[in-house]
Amino acid sequence: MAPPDDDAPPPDDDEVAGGLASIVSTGRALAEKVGLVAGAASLFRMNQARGFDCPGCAWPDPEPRAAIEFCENGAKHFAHEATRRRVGPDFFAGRSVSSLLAESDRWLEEQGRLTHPMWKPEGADHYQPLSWDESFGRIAVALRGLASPDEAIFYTSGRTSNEAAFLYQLFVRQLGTNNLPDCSNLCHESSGYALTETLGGGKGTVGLEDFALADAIFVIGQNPGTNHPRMMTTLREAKRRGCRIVAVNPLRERALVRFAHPQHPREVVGGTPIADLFLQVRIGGDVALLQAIARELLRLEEEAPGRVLDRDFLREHTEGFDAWREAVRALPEDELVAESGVSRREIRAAAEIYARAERTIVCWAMGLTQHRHAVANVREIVNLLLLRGNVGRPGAGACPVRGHSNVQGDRTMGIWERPRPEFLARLGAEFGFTPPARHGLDSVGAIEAMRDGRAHVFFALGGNFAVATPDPSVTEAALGRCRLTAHVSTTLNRSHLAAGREALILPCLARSERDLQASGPQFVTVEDSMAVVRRSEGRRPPPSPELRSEVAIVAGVARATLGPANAVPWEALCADYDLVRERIARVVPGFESFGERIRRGPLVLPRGARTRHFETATGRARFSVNPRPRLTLAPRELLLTTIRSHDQFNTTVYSDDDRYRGVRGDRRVVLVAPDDIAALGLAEGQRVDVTSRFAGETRSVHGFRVRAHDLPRGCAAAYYPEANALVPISSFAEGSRTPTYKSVVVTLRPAAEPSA
Ligand SMILES: Nc1nc2c(c(=O)[nH]1)N[C@H]1C(S)=C(S)[C@@H](COP(=O)(O)OP(=O)(O)OC[C@H]3O[C@@H](n4cnc5c(=O)[nH]c(N)nc54)[C@H](O)[C@@H]3O)O[C@H]1N2
Ligand SMILES: Nc1nc2c(c(=O)[nH]1)N[C@H]1C(S)=C(S)[C@@H](COP(=O)(O)OP(=O)(O)OC[C@H]3O[C@@H](n4cnc5c(=O)[nH]c(N)nc54)[C@H](O)[C@@H]3O)O[C@H]1N2
Ligand SMILES: [Mo]
Repeated sequence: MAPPDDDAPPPDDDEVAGGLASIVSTGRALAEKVGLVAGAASLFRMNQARGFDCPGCAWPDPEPRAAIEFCENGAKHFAHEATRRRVGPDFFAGRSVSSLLAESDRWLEEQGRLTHPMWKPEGADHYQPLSWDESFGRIAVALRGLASPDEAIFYTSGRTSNEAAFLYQLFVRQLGTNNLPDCSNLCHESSGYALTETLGGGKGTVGLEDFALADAIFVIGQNPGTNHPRMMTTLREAKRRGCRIVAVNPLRERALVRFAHPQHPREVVGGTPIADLFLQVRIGGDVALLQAIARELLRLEEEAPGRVLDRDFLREHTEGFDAWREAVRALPEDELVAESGVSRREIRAAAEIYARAERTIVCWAMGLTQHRHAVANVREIVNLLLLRGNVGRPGAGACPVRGHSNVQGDRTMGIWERPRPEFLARLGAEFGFTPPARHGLDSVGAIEAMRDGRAHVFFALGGNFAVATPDPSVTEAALGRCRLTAHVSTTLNRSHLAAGREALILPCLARSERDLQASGPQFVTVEDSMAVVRRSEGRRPPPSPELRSEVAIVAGVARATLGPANAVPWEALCADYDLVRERIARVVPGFESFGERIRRGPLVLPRGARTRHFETATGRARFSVNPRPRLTLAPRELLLTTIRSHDQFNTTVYSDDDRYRGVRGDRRVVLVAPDDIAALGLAEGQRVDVTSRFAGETRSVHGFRVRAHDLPRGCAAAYYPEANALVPISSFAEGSRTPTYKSVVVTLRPAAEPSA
């Protein structure tokens, strides 16, 4: 596609992201799942002051709020939880676990909402209903039977509310372990790790208001048109007032090229061009690219001293600049250019945009965080921001765009396998106990521990661990070795079937549903990507009277396990979430007078870096020197990245189409550059077996269809989770231990047998 140009005639609707197709798609999602009228009424309460928070991504809501603040994909996530279909005792009576295992992930999710606690006794092949008290009792027996609390694992996915997360980590630490892996381990851990080292805090440094002031915005390794659609409104507004936008992505994601706002009728056809510059980096080439841009910036500074560097900021607030500059100067430019896959001209253009901008924001997501050198990717962004003082002032800063709607809040509440001692001290003081200090297992560590027989109980507060993690053959076997697995869930998924010897499914309320406790209707709170905490209150009647809230389920398990002698008033906390908020207010900094303040409006959490208070050992922000990753591919090998389609939420797939990438009716595809297809002697549409290589091991998926796509040479892409069988369990990022979902070395071979 040609570079966007304001004067060019409007492209076909098919080439523009958003627009009419998006309106049609929203309507269809609602019509199919909930019936248009009932569903639409609730949809208008999404992201409103007295409504519920969108269960999709963590992009913030504007204040004051727009009359309608949801996107096509938010509507789909809502429709999925508002479905009229039900999975109850009858469903399980007619289907064994082994027979359900033969169904696809999509089929499982489409069966609808879980309605009753279900139990699979040891030796049985069927789930059967069990009362809540007996369910809690089974978990208590399993946990009390362990030789050590470190033999239990407590996973969290990022939809869990602050209140549920706070009680959950309290329970787990009262039990005596920090085994609290979460989806963040699989997601933005690399960002948190790098930002903590360099800026002294794991969160981003911008607020939504900064986007209205930025002169340049870089969007690196992120596909907001699909995964953070409301961010497109922000980018579109920025663009319209003259902000320059640079996209860095091996795929020319359509919304980053041109976007039509579906809620602005006059723009529905044609749209606004988004990226001024599109750097089509090679997969894994970001460190080289960012270093090459840094070299260019140093050169611009030499030509005109004072043009690029913010010397006052460097002197007062940073350390390591001189060593960093020497290291960057010594880098071999030709190699950087070759490794990045981006031309010298475009690298210069990116440096020019950065140097001219008074204020720059850099946004990024999974394209950077799921590589072996993921932490280095983020550190290089920080280097770039620091040299021009683009941290801690309006309109500028670092913006890791979070995934799950409350993944950031769950961390703030203490869901972390490596808690800070200060946090543990405050938690212990508030509840009168000594929390365990020893670090717990992260997601990869948890799989290894179960696989090796070092952990025997797996409890999940949301998510789909068996499918979201690398190499399902290892993870499913690891879960299968457990004495007990228990999942708090809204819909059926494969993790319920990758069951331990004994297994439980505990069905819970979803975001949009009324949560009635002993003291009356409750609301919960969530934190977005920019550290703003908001209330979320569902109004819809729950799909079954049996459902409990996540708070109630956590409190129930805690009470049963810790016994009557335990001093925490679990029942009272569950009866009135304000009492939970009182505890949070005393334990978590920034939440003082939480209950009162959240009733008046959103709460903005303090972040030191925003005011240039860097909470590093020296109080200064740090430049870092990062070795260049060396990824050598043998002849005929490609580097494969795994991506989300426009029609899924993580492991929940809504359809087999990926509208913006032109893929229809098939997710078992591998996207390859046309020249590579020819060079490999393959043909478009041909079925291939894809084999990955890592540390002497190989893994394969079969019968994927080859599809030509605009990608750099040597690169390939396939969908998550279909391609997870190719991702090795022991290949993860240095430092953060996030699986390398975005760089898998593969070869393609014509399929052994034709596969339909
Ligand atoms: N509709 C919808 N919304 C979602 C989700 C969803 O599944 N569906 N998931 C939520 C979650 S948990 C998350 S974490 C976010 C994920 O949001 P994203 O991070 O946007 O999701 P991914 O599809 O993983 O895509 C990453 C992007 O990185 C690019 N990329 C791949 N490899 C590289 C690389 O080496 N370098 C660079 N520069 N780019 C690369 C891909 O082409 C793709 O455009 O979205 C959240 N929101
Ligand atoms: N190959 C590859 N793998 C990846 C990624 C990738 O880019 N590539 N991305 C990784 C990332 S960024 C992430 S965040 C993980 C996601 O990993 P997870 O968070 O573990 O997975 P999800 O698919 O989001 O979880 C879906 C399930 O959550 C349950 N659920 C939905 N809503 C609720 C709720 O309100 N409460 C409760 N208790 N349960 C609910 C439903 O039962 C549903 O089946 O996957 C990771 N895996
Ligand atoms: Mo994520």
